[in-house]
Amino acid sequence: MNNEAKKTVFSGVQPTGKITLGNYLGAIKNWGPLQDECNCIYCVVDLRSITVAQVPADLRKNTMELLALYIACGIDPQKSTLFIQSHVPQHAELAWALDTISYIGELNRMTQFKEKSRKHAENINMGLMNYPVLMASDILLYQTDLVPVGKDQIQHLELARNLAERFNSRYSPTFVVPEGLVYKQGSSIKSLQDPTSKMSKSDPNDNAIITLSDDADTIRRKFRRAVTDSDTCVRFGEDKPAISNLLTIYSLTSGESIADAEQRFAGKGYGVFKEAVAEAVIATVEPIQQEQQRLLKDKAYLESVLKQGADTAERIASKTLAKVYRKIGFIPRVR
Ligand code: ATP
Ligand code: LTN
Repeated sequence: MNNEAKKTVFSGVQPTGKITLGNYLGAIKNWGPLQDECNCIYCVVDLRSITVAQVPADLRKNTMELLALYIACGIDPQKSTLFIQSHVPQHAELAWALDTISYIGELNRMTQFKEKSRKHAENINMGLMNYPVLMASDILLYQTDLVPVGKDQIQHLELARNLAERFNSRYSPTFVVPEGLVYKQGSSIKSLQDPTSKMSKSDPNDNAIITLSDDADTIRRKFRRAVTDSDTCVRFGEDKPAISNLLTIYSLTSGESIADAEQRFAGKGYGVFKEAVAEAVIATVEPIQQEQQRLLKDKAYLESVLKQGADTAERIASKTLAKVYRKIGFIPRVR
């Protein structure tokens, strides 16, 4: 397929700490397979991360680790554009323009804003509320067709679509209106301690989350301690949120279907099943960890990926921003 006919894909994760199995199964795992059919652009969204206070040294470390993780998860810098959000100033610039067509009412009813405001009551800053506009800019700058994300991002994506349509109708067609790509399985991995809430990297209870940097023994211990449902049957169902979550994790990491897994573990009890889930997860994350560690030692390579990624991203982003500024009525700078 020639490049023109390919769809554009954009997605990102914030470098706010250890990446969880939820981030991997709900988002990053799905990115690599899109590379051959689409023009893929994957971003480390550092501008977003500072809406919650970050320690500068940790932010630097998390950013490079996340970049290495993307590559270790199969994203090939030769095929996809990989870059850091703050390297491309057009993201913040377009966000300003889109701010002026965004309503306070639509931003302060965002679920993630409300949740984060509750969690960080001492720091309910403008960026936290404004953030979905920045996310819309990330997406719209690249004329994105598809955005592969977990379920929790659907509301933000809806805003990006609304802003694209609002701008297009106020001026003239400018932005592609993006579609979410939310996979049936894995788009909402739950906490191991509370299967009614999502696995979140900022969860203060370490036993609730599996991170992609956990070692084998930690993973085994966390699955052993994972909460279960009332009977002892390994079965998928709405009345079995804890076991359904474990079955989803097992299926996505082992490659076996849920129906086959139900049969395999019929009559075996939760203990045996949890051991098997742990081993499937370990077999998935260990090679990723090794590759990530290898990449982190090659700073020159990572920097070359970032340079090339930012150059490519900025070329596309500056074209869209120039178009937006022209339509708004700003005078182009004379060079
Ligand atoms: P935080 O806890 O700091 O808010 P997070 O764990 O929600 O972070 P993000 O960086 O906000 O992670 O999300 C990155 C991507 O991972 C998004 O596409 C999001 O939808 C997806 N994702 C996050 N948590 C899950 C989950 N539990 N299940 C499936 N996908 C998830
Ligand atoms: N909002 C997401 C991360 C994110 C993103 C994006 C995802 C920022 N920009 C653009 C898809 C497309 C989050 O906070 N989880």
